[in-house]
Amino acid sequence: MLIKNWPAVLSLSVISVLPAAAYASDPANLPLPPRGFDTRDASIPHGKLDVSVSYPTRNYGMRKVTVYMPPGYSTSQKYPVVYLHHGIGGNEVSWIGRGSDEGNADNIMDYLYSKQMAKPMIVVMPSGKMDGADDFARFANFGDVLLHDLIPWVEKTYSVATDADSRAISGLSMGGGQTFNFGFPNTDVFHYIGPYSAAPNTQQPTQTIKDVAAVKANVNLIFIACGSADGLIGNSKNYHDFLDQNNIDHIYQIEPNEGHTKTVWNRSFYNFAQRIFLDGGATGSGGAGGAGGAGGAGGAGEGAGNGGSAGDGSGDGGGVTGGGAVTTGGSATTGGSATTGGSATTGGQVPSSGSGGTDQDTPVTEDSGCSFSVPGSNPGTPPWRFGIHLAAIAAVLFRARARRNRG
Ligand code: FER
Repeated sequence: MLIKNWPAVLSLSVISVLPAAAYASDPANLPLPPRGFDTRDASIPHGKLDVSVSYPTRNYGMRKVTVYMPPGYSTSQKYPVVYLHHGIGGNEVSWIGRGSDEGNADNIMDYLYSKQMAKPMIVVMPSGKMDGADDFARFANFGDVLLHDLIPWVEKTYSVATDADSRAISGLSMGGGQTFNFGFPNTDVFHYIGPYSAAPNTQQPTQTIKDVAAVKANVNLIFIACGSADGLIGNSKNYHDFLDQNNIDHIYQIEPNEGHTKTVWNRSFYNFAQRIFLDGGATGSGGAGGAGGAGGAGGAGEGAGNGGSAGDGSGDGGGVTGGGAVTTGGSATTGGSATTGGSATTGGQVPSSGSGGTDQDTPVTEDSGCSFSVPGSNPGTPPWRFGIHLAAIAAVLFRARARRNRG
């Protein structure tokens, strides 16, 4: 796992443990999401859906798209946007569990917000398969529509931020291929790239990544996921290898024993959505993150320097825009966050309970060391990060005093 933003990471840790092999990017081995993360929960707030609305295109008439707005969506805020693409048999409702039912992005976002684990964002789920005879061409032709019809329409129609730090591209299977194919050649448009179970429409990395330096400079997070038993895994692995060879930071998440399934896609969206828009961008008020929770047993034994878990900023006033679980995941990569009195032992992901470690009802596999990439090439430090620095320092001082008192 690469760490792009060393100064920020080092400043988060009191005692830093540098990774032994900075560029070895092993599979991230993220823990399983908590139970119920993708099902509709009547007891939590729900986002608003515009289902199958139409937008105009220059060459294809009116096209369909579904748009999810977060609970409390307000035009007084500008939201970042993730463009989320379906698979070969899908359309604009597949990601909301209808039609070919390929995922439950709406439920997952509701869940993440209920745990203060994601930035408020808009999820745009287009029908991304154009007319024509050949499936490859049908999916490829959507690229031009996305860039020149859909994005401008979204930015006119919804209250959204229009900088690349506020745009993510993601998708499953054929939509995973689209994510590679449209994302990498357009790193001035999308600063977060998340393909899942990418299909054979995926172009070679040498075709999509002509400028390694631009990818490194522009892209805050690359999140590649696939089931280990998916016959299409070669498309993902190919990029993983290329990115490693070129020292490009990314998360490579393999879902053990999973094939080409909705399970993978829901988990992947859960993992991706909580890691995007954490850096820079006009994403509205930063909000005061809660005090960083206890750090985990950071990076133990992971040669690549994978971090342990992080306590999340669940202290008071965290709010949805505050230090979400994943933002502080960055501190976990230092391994040094254990010095802040971490109680986590599993290195799992931390929901907003702030106790560090894994959620009680989270089924976590034995070796679920949580590996985070620290997103962000932007120099600015979001205000909530200072709260985390202060909390880490306070914890160390407190412990030193406790030791003195004991001794
Ligand atoms: C193929 C295998 C899988 C292929 C497409 C897919 C066009 C796409 C699967 C999906 O989107 O779920 O050979 O060729």
